[in-house]
Amino acid sequence: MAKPTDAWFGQAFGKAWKDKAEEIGRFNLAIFGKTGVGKSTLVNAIFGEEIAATGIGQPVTKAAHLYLHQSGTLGVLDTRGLEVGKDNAELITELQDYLHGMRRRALSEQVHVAWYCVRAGDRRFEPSEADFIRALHAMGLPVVMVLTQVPRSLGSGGGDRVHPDAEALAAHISAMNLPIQDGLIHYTMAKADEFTGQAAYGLQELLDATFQGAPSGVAHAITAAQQIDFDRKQERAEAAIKLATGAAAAAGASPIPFSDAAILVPIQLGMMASIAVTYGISIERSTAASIAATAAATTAGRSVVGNLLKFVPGAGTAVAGTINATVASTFTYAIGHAWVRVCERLARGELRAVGGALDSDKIHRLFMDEFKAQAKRRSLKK
Ligand SMILES: Nc1nc2c(ncn2[C@@H]2O[C@H](COP(=O)(O)OP(=O)(O)O)[C@@H](O)[C@H]2O)c(=O)[nH]1
Ligand SMILES: [Mg+2]
Repeated sequence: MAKPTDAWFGQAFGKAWKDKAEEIGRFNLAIFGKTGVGKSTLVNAIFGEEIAATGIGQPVTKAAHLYLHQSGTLGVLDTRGLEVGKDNAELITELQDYLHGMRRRALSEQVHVAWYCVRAGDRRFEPSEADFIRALHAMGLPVVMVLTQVPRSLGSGGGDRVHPDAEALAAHISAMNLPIQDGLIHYTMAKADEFTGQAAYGLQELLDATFQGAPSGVAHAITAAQQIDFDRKQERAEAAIKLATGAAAAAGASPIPFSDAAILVPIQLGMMASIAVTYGISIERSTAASIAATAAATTAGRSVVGNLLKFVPGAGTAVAGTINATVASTFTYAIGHAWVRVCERLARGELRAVGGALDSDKIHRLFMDEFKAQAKRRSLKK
């Protein structure tokens, strides 16, 4: 049976995770283009494989040609059984119905951006596809235009160059002056092809355009959902750490009796949960990892704090006394940065033992090493 302390920490973390996930909300991407152009491959390349693993999603309209796949901070709206260009009228009516129904709902329920994908190798873009893009724009959807599977010459000296046929296709589309995001057509290769030696490219640019098209209220959700831009994740994590560090300093403004140090725990749990959601770590994995990192499974809630606090310079002497603002904020800052290290490596699929389960010992060591280093570094700066 789990120790009561174990259950307490896990439940508190889980609740904080749910609260943060709800606060961060969901980014909903609609994705259009002919069958087989590489839409799913592109979504997987940027947002990870999890969304594909969720199957075909839920039909969201009565006519059932629109499907929404939901996975945490990401929703992907996809079409089934209707072909863009051929079935424009039906598709547009169905979309209008759906968007209309969502209009009064929360931001997280809206569709925020559409990608329109054309495969470079098809060498054509039909007038009916242009009509469809204009209709999307008329419905208020920002449209990001993507050329998929664009081959590049493997730049000998002169740098990489996209296939001239793809450039010709892009020029042809450009000349139509379509209402597309920034007037740009994005060249992409979602997946490397070993046979032809093609590398993946263009994903960061497509992600940047997606951020630009989306309302600022879903930027955090996009940051959490995507799995290629770790700088953006880190920036959000730093903001969460700054907020928590400030709150901890405020709590310590009138020094906290050492025995009450656990009053910092909700601040720190909230920070850790926010960082976990930002890195796209599921509630199950991040709860398990947070218990492993802080060794909360083997010690009582209060001694978690005590165990860590003894590594904060200046706090060692306070055992019989109080925690001041500096110690409280240094403590929180170090937890935040140590946890970022853990989350980043989890997001990259590391820290697993043989068989795929989390490597608790490795997580604990990584967390503690970083925690001690950060606590020392920050107190030297003061
Ligand atoms: N090598 C490579 N294969 C791709 C790429 N994009 C799509 N494919 C392949 O093309 C096929 C169709 O892709 P898919 O994403 O299912 O197309 P969708 O019908 O538009 O969702 C699959 O076999 C993919 O593996 C790419 O960028 N590189
Ligand atoms: Mg697909």
